Amino acid sequence: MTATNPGTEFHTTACILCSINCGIQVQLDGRHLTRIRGDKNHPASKGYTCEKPARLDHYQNSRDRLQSPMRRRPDGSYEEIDWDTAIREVAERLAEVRDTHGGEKIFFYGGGGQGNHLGGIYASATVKALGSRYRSNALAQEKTGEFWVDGQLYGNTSCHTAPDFEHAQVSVFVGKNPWQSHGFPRARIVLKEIARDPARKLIVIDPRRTETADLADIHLQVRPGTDAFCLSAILKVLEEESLMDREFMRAHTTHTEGLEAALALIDVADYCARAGVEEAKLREAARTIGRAESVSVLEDLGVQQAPHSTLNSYLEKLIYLVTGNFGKPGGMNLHTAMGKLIGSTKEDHRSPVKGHKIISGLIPCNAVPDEILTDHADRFRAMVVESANPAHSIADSQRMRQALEALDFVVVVDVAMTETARCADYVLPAASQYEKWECTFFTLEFPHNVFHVRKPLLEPLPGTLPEAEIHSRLVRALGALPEDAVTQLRGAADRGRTEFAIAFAQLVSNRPELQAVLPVLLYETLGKTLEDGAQATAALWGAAQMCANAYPEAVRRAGFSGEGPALGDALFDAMLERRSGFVFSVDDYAATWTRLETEDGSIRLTVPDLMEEWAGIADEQPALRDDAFPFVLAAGERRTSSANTIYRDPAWRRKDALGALRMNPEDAARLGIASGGRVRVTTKRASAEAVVEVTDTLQPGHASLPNGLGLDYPDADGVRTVHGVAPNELTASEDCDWIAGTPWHKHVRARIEALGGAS
Ligand SMILES: Nc1nc2c(c(=O)[nH]1)N[C@H]1C(S)=C(S)[C@@H](COP(=O)(O)OP(=O)(O)OC[C@H]3O[C@@H](n4cnc5c(=O)[nH]c(N)nc54)[C@H](O)[C@@H]3O)O[C@H]1N2
Ligand SMILES: Nc1nc2c(c(=O)[nH]1)N[C@H]1C(S)=C(S)[C@@H](COP(=O)(O)OP(=O)(O)OC[C@H]3O[C@@H](n4cnc5c(=O)[nH]c(N)nc54)[C@H](O)[C@@H]3O)O[C@H]1N2
Ligand code: SF4
Ligand SMILES: [Mo]
Repeated sequence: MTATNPGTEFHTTACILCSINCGIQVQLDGRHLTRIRGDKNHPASKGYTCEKPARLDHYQNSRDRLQSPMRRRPDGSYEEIDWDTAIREVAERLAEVRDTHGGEKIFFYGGGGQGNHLGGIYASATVKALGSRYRSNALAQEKTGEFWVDGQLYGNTSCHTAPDFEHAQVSVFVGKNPWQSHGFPRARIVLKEIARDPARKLIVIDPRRTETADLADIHLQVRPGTDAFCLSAILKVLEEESLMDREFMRAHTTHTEGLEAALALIDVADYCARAGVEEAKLREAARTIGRAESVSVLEDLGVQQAPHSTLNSYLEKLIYLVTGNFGKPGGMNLHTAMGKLIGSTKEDHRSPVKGHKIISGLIPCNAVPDEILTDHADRFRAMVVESANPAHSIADSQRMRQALEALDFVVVVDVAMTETARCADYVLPAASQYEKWECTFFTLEFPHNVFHVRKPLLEPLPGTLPEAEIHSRLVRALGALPEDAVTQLRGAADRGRTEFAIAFAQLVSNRPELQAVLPVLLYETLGKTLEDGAQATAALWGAAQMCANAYPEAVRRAGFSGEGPALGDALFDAMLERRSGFVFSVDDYAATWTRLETEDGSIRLTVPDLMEEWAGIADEQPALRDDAFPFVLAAGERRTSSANTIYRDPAWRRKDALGALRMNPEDAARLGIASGGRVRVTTKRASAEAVVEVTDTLQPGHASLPNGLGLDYPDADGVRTVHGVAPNELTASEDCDWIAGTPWHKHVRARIEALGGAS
């Protein structure tokens, strides 16, 4: 598997730094990723990349890479142990928690990052075999509010909409800076095309004059945290100026009375003033939306991690719904999916201790410490963390570390010795994403949806294992894999895929208890028959079957044929063969209407639980200045120099090495500070020191720190230094949305004091 012609041959894989997973081609020199270019054959990215993947060798060959399972000693230091010991002891410790307190006290966090979701399928076998019921991941600190609103409007939290910026006449970004953060394929090319075309319009709602805002026709530069006023005012203008699509509303929506009542309370001039936007400009934005042939809208962290976040998601969706931009070209559509990234919920589920709402199967990230740091009998007792760094990424790092320390048992599966790993009893080293078969389930596109299974470029680093193997061993050590079932299915797999499908279906229906460990069962049976060492892709056979079963027409339109399991097999074959990824479903726009899950197939425009909050903003005066904490700090901005915590080595950053605190020139002048100077940032939770970058892209009173900084990393002599500010040292668990529990990371009250050193 190692390069045969070091330096010349290009190997096909994908970038793992954001959800777009652009196809890339990589040259190797030994175990180094030396040259990286976009893969023109990738059906979504088509050769596009941004600047970040050029440095992927910093991920692959980081000094923090783990090379052996680690066990914590009583004094807090770690010792290397062999895999057999690690698997045996981790299984024993987890079984002990299950036997003493019940399997549901074992909490699972993570299961995949920006580039790797295959391991998470296998992890679910381990935790389900233990009887674990609760889980979470980063989606529960960004997207769950939006999912919940989707559930209210469309009937299921898994009814997820895709924007269609390639065809939209008007593109709207709310709290989203796609120039830096992407969020849809070939973002910069698409943005530039829109900006160049006089017939198409770009509207940005963002307190900062972002790179995307610079390209916009209309930039509504709201005050931080005032989107609810801005979005409400847009809706009111649409109503006042008869720009709503009443015909669409009559044909496709119900429950409009609550909406009409809420709109009656809105005074456009007043709400514009509170949001800090010019009324004329906002009216122009509303008219541009209302008169357009088609409108696509994308909201992201600027509203999802700010006050009124769930309400904002609702208002954002109302804007495209009342203008009829749903289920049509250039509008918003319900897409297909490979795998189950977004869990479906129709009922009200609650967390065991504090009763926080569980949305799409996920406990709010901000609630995780609450569910541990208590005497409550139902508290979590153990945690399995995989491919996530919650001690760094969840609000209130101090409390999150305390919570990890309070647990009876923590095991972390990661490629690196992370902040979270350093709170664990055992750390299991995973092979990197270029050392194993991988894929993601970020299949969020419409009308063409793409899936990409990546083949490893390198053998696993000695001492590491792919997650599939780790979980197969754990499930076996837990005694949860019946060997008779393995023998029976392996025999069927040897006789061919059709025989396997029949035997598998029979076995699972006869023995429902096998449901928990299906991925590992596939890995140990079908997986053994796959060529090229593709054993870990076995679980994807299940995903392929489910996808073919759920969307047979869309899959056929993508060029696949066969009936029943044969259609799924055709998809699975494509996964194994199409090195650059492939289109697995093609929709026509009308398909959206067949995917609504409300009882009557129409959209419910009133969300009862949000109407009081919406009406209540009329009495809210957004106060920008607070004497003790006069700044609003956006803690976690996406920049050219940020990539979550995937890159640990600070040397990957060409610019902005320390992740500067950005602030407006007026504020800087008042503090007597210039770019390069140092400041102390203080929130109600903690203080941190940062280097300043003075920029007029931020408005006075607004400051921002980048996402993913504040990691410590060893130098060549092994001395660890922290680079930049870890944003969640400054945030607090309680600052979150009342419905979804999503954090207000973009809206942290802060005080900033100069420490000198201005250059
Ligand atoms: N370069 C880079 N790209 C990434 C990532 C990365 O770490 N680095 N991470 C990936 C991940 S995990 C995600 S979730 C996405 C996130 O992608 P984005 O949501 O686009 O990222 P952010 O920069 O966090 O926030 C977006 C915008 O919100 C604005 N904002 C702040 N406060 C407010 C407010 O009150 N109202 C409004 N309307 N806007 C506000 C900020 O000015 C910022 O421009 O990015 C992905 N892409
Ligand atoms: N203050 C603040 N906090 C935030 C945000 C913010 O804007 N502000 N953004 C939030 C958002 S949107 C997100 S998505 C989260 C992201 O935070 P997390 O979900 O915690 O994920 P990442 O930082 O992406 O870290 C991924 C982890 O996976 C590990 N890893 C990489 N490859 C592999 C592999 O192949 N196998 C295994 N097992 N592990 C691997 C990496 O070493 C790393 O530890 O942060 C959230 N936290
Ligand atoms: S857009 Fe995302 S996936 Fe594509 S190259 Fe940039 S960071 Fe990687
Ligand atoms: Mo994210």
